This record gives sequence, C-alpha cells and structure tokens, in this order.
Amino acid sequence: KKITLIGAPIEEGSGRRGCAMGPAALRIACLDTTLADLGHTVTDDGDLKPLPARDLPNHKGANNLQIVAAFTRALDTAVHDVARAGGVPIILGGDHALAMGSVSGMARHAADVGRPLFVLWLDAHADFNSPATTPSGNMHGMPVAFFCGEAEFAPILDKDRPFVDPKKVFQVGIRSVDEREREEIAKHGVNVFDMRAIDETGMAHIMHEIIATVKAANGLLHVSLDVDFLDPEFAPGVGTTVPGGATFREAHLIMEMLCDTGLVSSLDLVELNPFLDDRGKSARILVELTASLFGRRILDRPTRSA
Ligand code: DIR
Ligand code: MN
Ligand code: MN
Ligand code: MN
Repeated sequence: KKITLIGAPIEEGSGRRGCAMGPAALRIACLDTTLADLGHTVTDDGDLKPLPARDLPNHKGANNLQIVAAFTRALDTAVHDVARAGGVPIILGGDHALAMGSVSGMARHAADVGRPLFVLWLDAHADFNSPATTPSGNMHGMPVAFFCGEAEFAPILDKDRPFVDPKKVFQVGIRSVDEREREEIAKHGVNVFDMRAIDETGMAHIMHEIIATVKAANGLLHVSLDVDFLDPEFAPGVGTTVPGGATFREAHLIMEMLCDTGLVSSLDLVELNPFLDDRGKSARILVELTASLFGRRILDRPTRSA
C-alpha cells in the first residue's frame, strides 16, 4: 500500500496540554519504518501547522473553535488529497477533534468514488456532543456529531459537504457517555457496541458483524483509534482514562481481522499524550496495533470464519 503519514499536533480540542507531542512520539516509536518493513511505501508529510480561523467567532460551547476549525479545514483537504491519489492516510494525533477533518475528507473521497463511508470508532467515549449538549466545551467530545451533519456548529466547513450516515458509524469499547449524548446517539441510530456487549458476545463476533456489513455495501472503512479505547493498565498515555477498557489482545484481534478484509481506507491515531505516558509504552502500542492493521501477523493463516 501507499501510506501517507499526516501529523496533526492539535491539543486545543482536549482541554489539557500534551497531545501536540503525539505525532513526535509516534515517529520516535518508529511508525514509518515499521510499516515500511511490512512492504508498504511510506511517505511522511510532516506536521500541519494551520493558523487559527479568524473568520469564526468565539463560541461559548466550543472551546478554541478557531484553531480546531483550522485543523479541520487543513485535514479535510490533506486527507482528501492523499485518498484521491490512491493512498492510505494515517493521521498522527493530536486530540480527537481532528477526526472532524479526517473523516470529512474521507467522506468527500467516498462520494467521489461512489462508495459509502463507514466509520469504526474505537473509544471509551461516544464523542457525539455538540455545543448545545457538551458538559465541558471540549471539541474532542464532538467529532462524531460534526461529521454526521448534526448540531449547530459554526461554519467550520461548507455545510453541503457530504456527511456520514450515523447508521454507518460503529462504536466499539464505549463506557463513558454523557446524559444528553446518550439521547443523541440513540436518536441518530449510531451502532454502539459498549464494553458490556464485548463482554457478552466477544470481540470476534462483533467484528464479524461489522465487517460483513461494510463488505455487503462495498464500503470504505475509516478507523479512528482513541488511546482511551484501551485499558489504562497497559495504555496510560492519555488524558481521559476510563477503567475497564479493551485488552491488548482484543485490540490486536480487531486490527488483524480488519487487515484480512482489505477494507480499511484510512486511520486516525488520536489522544496520545506523551507527557502522561509511561516511557513511551502507549506510543509503542499504537505502532504495534498499526502494524497488525497493515499486515503483521502471528502465523500465516487466514482468520477463522464466523
Ligand atoms: C466528555 C469527554 N464526553 C466531553 N469526552 C471525551 O467532554 O464531551 N473524552 N472525548 O476523551
Ligand atoms: Mn475520542
Ligand atoms: Mn475517548
Ligand atoms: Mn441531534
């Protein structure tokens, strides 16, 4: 595959400092050579450095709107350009607000090629708040609502851009949802597999179901991986840890099963906060998971069928 790394050192969506060091930590953990060793052609486009979008007003319910909007616009364009040229963009975050741009760019690409875009959202949180429902004002809690076309966001991107159908969003690992956010995800029909669902049916079952749906629709699949999806016992480098997360093997299983399908068009690695990490442990785990997604396997055998 032709893979392009795009650094998005945004931390203003998260309400605390540190995520801006995420792209550097992922590079130091050897993301590029790890993927190249698996046979891919890897280009590193460096870090985006957009200027704040001064055309937008300050917004009470959306902290740091100008810089979040600037990253959204820059990523929308950068990701779309890479996908149009036949490449697979990997966005090195940066907080999760960056998915407003990355997913919007992929939605544009999917519309260009006439295929539906599906999103696999691996996270402890649903990130479906809006300026009207947010308890914190932090925009990293809003990207899913944004790219699903919901909410009264200020004109960050053109309002007739393609949106993602909330019914084509699969959230896995969820275990922290705000009150009004819960109503929104139900109303919009987002597919949520919370930790209880994983406990009850197992990760393999859930992934078979998601993969079958994307395959049947000939869809593109964007994967958005928030570090707090993982259990903080082994991935502590994130500002919003929630106990009871996915295990090391559950996370790798997702990546290995997705790799076999060849459906993944793009990937976000987000919310890594190297300032809170334990000697680069979480950065290394993200690199290992990305390696599994792009072809590293334990043995040379296909996945068992359902
Ligand atoms: C909370 C926390 N739901 C909020 N969100 C996130 O502020 O909207 N933490 N995404 O990682
Ligand atoms: Mn998130
Ligand atoms: Mn999260
Ligand atoms: Mn709504």
